[in-house]
Amino acid sequence: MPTYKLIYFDVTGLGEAIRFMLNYCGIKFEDVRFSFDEWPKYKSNMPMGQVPVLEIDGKQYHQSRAIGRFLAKKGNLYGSNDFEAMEIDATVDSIEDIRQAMTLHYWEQDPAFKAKLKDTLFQKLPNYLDVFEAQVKKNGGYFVGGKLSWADFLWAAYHDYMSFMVERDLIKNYPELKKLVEKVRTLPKVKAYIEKRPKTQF
Ligand SMILES: N[C@@H](CCC(=O)N[C@@H](CS)C(=O)NCC(=O)O)C(=O)O
Repeated sequence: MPTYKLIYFDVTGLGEAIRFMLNYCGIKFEDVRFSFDEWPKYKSNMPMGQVPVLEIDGKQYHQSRAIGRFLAKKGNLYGSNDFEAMEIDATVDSIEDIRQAMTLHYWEQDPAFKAKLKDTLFQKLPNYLDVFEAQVKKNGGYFVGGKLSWADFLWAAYHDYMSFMVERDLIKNYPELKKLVEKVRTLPKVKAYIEKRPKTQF
């Protein structure tokens, strides 16, 4: 049995969909978490000086989407054919686009630039949410192919983190997206993980 270790901050962020999928796949892993203050002592040992990093039998793998895709294949969460896989990738990339706009705005220190980033973010956001809502409605309550995929996991795992960054419930007026979050979060192994996971800032 390979040994798995996930290395990430003690927050949900880019690590949480990976944690969801590891639990869903029934893969035992060491959930290594550290505070922002502790980060400097880890950084130089990470492949690109960033996390999340998944170690498998001591070898380090990085980039959250590469790790997500690897686990999606293991958990049958990557569609039934190459076309569905491409749609899943596209959805994941769109979710990432909007997540990155939120992150840029959230961490920006310069007030004038922060205000600009905020304008851009809140101009883009409704369109993304409208498109996602329609996509889930059209696909029977899932992002792609009428069944669970990595994109659904990413969306559900990001929900609290994104809502924290925009300081409101992101999907208050988006019933399909809301149901999808619940659907993933109540999968038995994901639910069990959520109940015992550490309480974090976001
Ligand atoms: N494209 C990378 C981005 C990774 C990334 O931005 N990680 C952040 C945390 S969410 C990080 O390690 N920040 C600390 C640093 O860059 O020093 C991925 O998807 O894994």
